[in-house]
Amino acid sequence: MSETIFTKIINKEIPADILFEDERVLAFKDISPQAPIHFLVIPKKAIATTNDITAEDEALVGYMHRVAAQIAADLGAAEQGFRTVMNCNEHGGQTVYHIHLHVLAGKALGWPPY
Ligand code: DGP
Repeated sequence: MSETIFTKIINKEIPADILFEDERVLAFKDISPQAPIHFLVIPKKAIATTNDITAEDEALVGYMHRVAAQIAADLGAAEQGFRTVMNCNEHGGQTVYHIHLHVLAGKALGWPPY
């Protein structure tokens, strides 16, 4: 797949406000926050969309959720709650084709999302 802006963030070629990093994932604040707390958890492995997640990625995607919950807890948002979203393709509203878990918190979020 072609390189995205998130590969540049992983490689530290462009800056980001990083919240957590290890060998498998990176978490950083969204540049255009849609809630008082809005960060992204991405795998270092480049996977374009949810449609491209394979059986071999199952543990990685589960780990992304665990990291999301841990950071939400660290930010004091676990008890009141938060929302995780992974947009897929055009109708899902995906703009960066490297999967990313949005984590939104800090207020009561509306539903449905339209
Ligand atoms: P999506 O629409 O689901 O593909 O979300 C992409 C998100 O990525 C969007 O909320 C804005 C964020 N984003 C795009 N470019 C950058 C960037 O260069 N830095 C950071 N921190 N976030 C970015």
